[in-house]
Amino acid sequence: MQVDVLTIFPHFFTGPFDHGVLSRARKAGVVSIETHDLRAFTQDRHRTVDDRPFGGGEGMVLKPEPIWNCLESLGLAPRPASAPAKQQVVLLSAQGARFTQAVAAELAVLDRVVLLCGRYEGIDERINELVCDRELSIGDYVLSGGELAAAVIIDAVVRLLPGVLGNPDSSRFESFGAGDPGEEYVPGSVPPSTHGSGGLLDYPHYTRPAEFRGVPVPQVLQGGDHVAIRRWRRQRALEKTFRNRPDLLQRAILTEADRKFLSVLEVQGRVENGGSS
Ligand code: 6GU
Repeated sequence: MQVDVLTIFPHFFTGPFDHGVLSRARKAGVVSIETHDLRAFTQDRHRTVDDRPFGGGEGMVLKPEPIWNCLESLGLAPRPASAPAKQQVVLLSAQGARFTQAVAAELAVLDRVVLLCGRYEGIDERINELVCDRELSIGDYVLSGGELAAAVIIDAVVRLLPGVLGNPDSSRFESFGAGDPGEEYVPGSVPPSTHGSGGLLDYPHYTRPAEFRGVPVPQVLQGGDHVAIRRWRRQRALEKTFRNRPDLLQRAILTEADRKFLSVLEVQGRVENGGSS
């Protein structure tokens, strides 16, 4: 996969791409990440990338010309008549559609992803209209620019590329992973897979030492009862999701045993709140 990042802060990315999984993927040639300095595509003496907004108001807007010139140098402007390669130009802004694991999976099958980092109050909307395929936001908060969002998206996409993670299961079974589609619902049974998160948050993990600062690793994980371990992990995943992201429970694949466990948590919650509501 080829990733191009258009930014007025190219040095921002010396760091995020040089560690761990991303660094290894680059060295292995699975992904090539190139940053492009928008200032290099200005024409004036002062290398101006921004200007005041038509209609007045706060802040500055990224000018269309440097962005267009940069995209033109990459063969992406004007928009290719018949897009031959599997590629997308993505505008990063707080006004974008929400970036999720599902969107990461969509981007991971492309040959080329071009990320356009907005700054100031935004970019001239005509760039969005003329060349961008989609507009993405990484969450409901305001960042000073798209650079951090680009780093987040690249990390989430690259780790899905074939050969990047040693064990393909380690991405499939994490929080927000696809879970195990073959997992069959058997009424009243313990879920057969250790991990199959099916839209739940991941369960908590422990490693040595068996006791740390007086806090022991849960006894069940130190034994060899794999059915008990599966059940414990499933219940902790349900508990974490219930406490931190109850919205995810609406779409999660739940067994009868899961629902029963959740109703116990609900009752406990009501008791803890002093029996009200
Ligand atoms: Cl992609 N850009 C900006 N400026 N703010 C954001 C964002 C992006 N995603 C969430 N907040």
